[in-house]
Amino acid sequence: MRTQVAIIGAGPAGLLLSHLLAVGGVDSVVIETRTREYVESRIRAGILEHSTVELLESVGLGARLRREGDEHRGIYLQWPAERHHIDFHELVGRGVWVYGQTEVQKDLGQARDAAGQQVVYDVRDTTVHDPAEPYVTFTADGVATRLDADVVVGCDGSFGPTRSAVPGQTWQRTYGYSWLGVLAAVAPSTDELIYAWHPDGFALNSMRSPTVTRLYLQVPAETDIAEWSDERIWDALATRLGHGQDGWKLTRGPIMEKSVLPMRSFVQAPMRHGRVFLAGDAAHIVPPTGAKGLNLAVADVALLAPALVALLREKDPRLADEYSDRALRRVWRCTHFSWWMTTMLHASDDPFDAQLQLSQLRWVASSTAGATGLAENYAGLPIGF
Ligand code: RFL
Ligand code: PHB
Repeated sequence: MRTQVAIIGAGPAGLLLSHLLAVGGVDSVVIETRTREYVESRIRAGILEHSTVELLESVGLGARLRREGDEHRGIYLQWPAERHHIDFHELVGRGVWVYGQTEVQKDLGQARDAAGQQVVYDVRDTTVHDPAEPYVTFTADGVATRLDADVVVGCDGSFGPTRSAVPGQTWQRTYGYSWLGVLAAVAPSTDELIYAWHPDGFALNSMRSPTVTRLYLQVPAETDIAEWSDERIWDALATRLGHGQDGWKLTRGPIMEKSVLPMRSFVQAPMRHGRVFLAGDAAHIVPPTGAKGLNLAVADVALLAPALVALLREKDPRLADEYSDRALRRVWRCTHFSWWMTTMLHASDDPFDAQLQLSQLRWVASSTAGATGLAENYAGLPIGF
């Protein structure tokens, strides 16, 4: 097989890249280890930044998002006995959208179907060869296949093979805790997300739709999910989110899914080696507290697609040469913001840290300067920042 751009991974980064390349007149083939059903039902991110929504709309992917998504003006920041609304619209003139990654993934899948895009699901043994004249080998339906390409892009997430084909420097941070995430068949108890600091640990009240609530609890790293019955989960959420405080109530309901998610920060640079590029989680991971992972993946491919169009159609390498540095500027901004939100909100066993966190939260919630910094980063900086 031969194509202009071989894309490894059919997550949001890979499918959006193939879509943007097609808009620019460049062909691609996408290969993916999982089945399409698995990829489209994987429960992950829920928050889209303003610039992510604008980009999706600008390439015809915004109709269902506008219809079924929910625009939020801001978030609530809370600690025991206090809840404060941070109004992003008032502070920076833009908000965020609640629209699940599952839905983004389905919209992308349909758009690629309509365009006749080749996406090969359920492949095995993906290997990237020769960064100067790249090709990818894999097995599909038991048949060994070779895909030759002008460029290979690794959109293969945090465990994919492409990262190791791109030599460079890495930075990482592990946190001593994980998130226990649950999806519950119950109407959200809040109009906008609640980020709660609590001495027992952080809690987050998010949502997916008028009938589906998404909730998270800080738990020790390597927690066994079997230790957390549904009742224990709801009790911890009620305590940490302040059930009964000022008349607010957390409504319980059937838990449809629960899992433990590790937290880490990771960056690899450069995001390119020869004609092999990295985008999205393949190059960087952020802890989910700032809701940045999916948005960063989108921002990467928004830079990479025009760079590859210029490289392959006009033989102009300038944008491709700048891609890694430009992408990493935003990556580090989001890495810092995600680390900052994480360390401000998660309980450690150090009482000095707890006082610093509460002081920081009071400042963010009461000072326009403090709140604006959070709002500008959370609602998202323009693509290309
Ligand atoms: P993905 O989505 O992981 O897709 C990579 C794809 O590559 C495939 N793959 C391979 N394909 C072929 N050959 C191989 N050898 C392959 N190895 C792997 C994989 O099967 C997969 O389909 O990466 P991508 O596209 O870079 O997208 C990144 C986002 O998925 C991720 O950053 C977000 O989900 C992170 N995230 C959040 N981001 C936000 O912006 N807002 C949020 O609110 C938010 N919440 C979250 C999150 C991530 C979470 N988890 C579980 C990681 C909440 C959670 C719980
Ligand atoms: C989610 O709804 O899954 C979600 C929302 C905000 C975050 C992380 C995850 O910071």
